[in-house]
Amino acid sequence: MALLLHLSDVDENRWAERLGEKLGDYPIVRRGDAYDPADIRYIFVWKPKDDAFDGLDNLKAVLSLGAGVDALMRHPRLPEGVPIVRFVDDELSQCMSDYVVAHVTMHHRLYTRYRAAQAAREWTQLYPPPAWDINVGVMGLGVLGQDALKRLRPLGFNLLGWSRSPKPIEGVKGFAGPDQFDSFLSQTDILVNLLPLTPETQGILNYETFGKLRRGVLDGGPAIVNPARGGHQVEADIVAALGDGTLGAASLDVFAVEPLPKVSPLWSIENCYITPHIAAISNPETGVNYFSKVLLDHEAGKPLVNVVDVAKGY
Ligand code: NDP
Ligand code: OXD
Repeated sequence: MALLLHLSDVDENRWAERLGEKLGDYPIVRRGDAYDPADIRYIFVWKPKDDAFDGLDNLKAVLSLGAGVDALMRHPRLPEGVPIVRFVDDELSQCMSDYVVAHVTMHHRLYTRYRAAQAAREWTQLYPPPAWDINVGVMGLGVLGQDALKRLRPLGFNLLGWSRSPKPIEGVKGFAGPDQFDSFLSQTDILVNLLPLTPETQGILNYETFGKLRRGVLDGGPAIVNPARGGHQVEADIVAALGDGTLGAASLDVFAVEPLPKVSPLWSIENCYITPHIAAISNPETGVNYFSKVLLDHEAGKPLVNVVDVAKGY
């Protein structure tokens, strides 16, 4: 029995060291080590290569470093019937909410307009409405969507939420399913996307969606904030919507291709705020506590937590 680490594009050494300290006698192996694939009971993955699961015939669980499992769901040789545990963590939620609050308040206070005025040395007084006149609509009412709403609430915004199934949340006007999507959009000034990427949500941030957002409250037009996945957004539509005023501003943390290619027009659009997929990274300090507990609890006969529903894709 052993845990196999298969972490690409992150500091695997750091995770290996910390996991070693926490897991005690439980063996940990890494790609490149000599081991028998039949001995692997758990695999801890981020951006797994195509051969990641080959020969792992005795897996008890796949542990996903990411909260989002869309890439894993598309893996060509993901083993069938093996539960996938995704990362759910207070620090990750807090960091995501920090990002959301920063960008929502920035758009509410018309930062783009004042920055442009400053660059032109213009004294232009615009008066953003009070937060209670601004409708912030959050798509996705899971772990991160609910946390973001909780942090936005004390700031006074009017809150709306949209999810697949109805999710009554105190102080939040709820909408669910495709039938209520347009109604949700028509009441939203700042749209925050915290959906998982699935075939249903792919490309949901498109020109048609932007055209349905409420106009006339935010000077310059409605704004979008996307820290979920690049596959949610149609980047050419964002360029068009920011250019013609359908959108007043966009904050994007994620992109169809990452790193965002230097040739992307998004880089140089004044009302587009780009960050390099840093809204909420999985911290080894808290992550190691979480995943070692998941593994040791499961070895002790307890059920796995935060298991992905493969049929739903999240
Ligand atoms: P959850 O699985 O906890 O929540 C998903 C929510 O989306 C649920 O409310 C679900 O509805 C809703 N949903 C799913 N499909 C649809 C649909 N077709 N229509 C309407 N609503 C839908 O996810 P998390 O909150 O933990 O994470 C959200 C995403 O954030 C991750 O998938 C990941 O892509 C991204 N992320 C980005 C990070 C970054 O650094 N940029 C860091 C971490 C995560 P229901 O409640 O009815 O099931
Ligand atoms: C995640 C991410 O899904 O970092 O956790 O994007």
